[in-house]
Amino acid sequence: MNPRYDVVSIFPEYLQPLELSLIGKARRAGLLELTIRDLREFTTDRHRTVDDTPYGGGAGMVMKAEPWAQALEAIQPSEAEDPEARPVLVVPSPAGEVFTQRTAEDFAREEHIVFACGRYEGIDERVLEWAADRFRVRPVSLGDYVLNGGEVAVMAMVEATARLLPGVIGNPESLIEESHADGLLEYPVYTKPSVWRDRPVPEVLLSGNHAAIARARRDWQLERTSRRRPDLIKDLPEDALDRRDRTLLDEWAREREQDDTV
Ligand code: JF5
Repeated sequence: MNPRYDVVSIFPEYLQPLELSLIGKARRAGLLELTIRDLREFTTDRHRTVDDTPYGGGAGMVMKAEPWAQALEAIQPSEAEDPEARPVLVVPSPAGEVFTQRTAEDFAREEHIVFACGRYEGIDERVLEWAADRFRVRPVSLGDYVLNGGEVAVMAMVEATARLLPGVIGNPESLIEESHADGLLEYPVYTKPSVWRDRPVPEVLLSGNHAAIARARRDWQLERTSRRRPDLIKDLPEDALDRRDRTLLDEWAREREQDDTV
């Protein structure tokens, strides 16, 4: 069955970009269902109040529990005995587990995901506790920085997830190439003209020597990763690096040590 994604926000218009381009096209093709809901529709007071002051004091406002419970009950009326039968409730938060390609791959296997966009200082914590009988609750962070609300994080997570669904990407070759998840950053890419503003494309790419091209690209991946993301090199499994990989990394490490020694 095609997956369902529900997004709840007090700014449903912020989510409109999801209707465009790739995701919108996938939606129109019936590859996924996406429903964007306004949290204020689940309020019952005249002012459609969604926030209140924090117990214990402190800056800012907190999202009230009851509108969230009403919205989540409308989306998922029943509790489920089997936790695996429960939909996922994703709550974007700087205090969540970090979203990675692995998370996107996990999400792409889910039948139903509900995204709860918080604003202000966040949602009353009791909502997440209460929701655990209906949902597999996952506070998720895009990274170590603060946004004004969960909407932008949800757009990133829905796009990263939906593009992995069968039929969404026109050329699935590109997905296979990416999923060659060797744990390294991608190599740099070039297209015509072969010389642009006095800058030639690396010669090896014009050689037609496929083995040499593959090795050069591997070297560039390693160089880029060791400079920009040394944390990824540390996390590589023992067998991820061949002899030449190790030699290159040692060489660059020595060169950089030299540069640091004034
Ligand atoms: C948010 C309270 C949610 O700021 C974020 C975020 C940062 N990384 N990933 C998500 O979410 C919005 C802000 C404050 C709850």
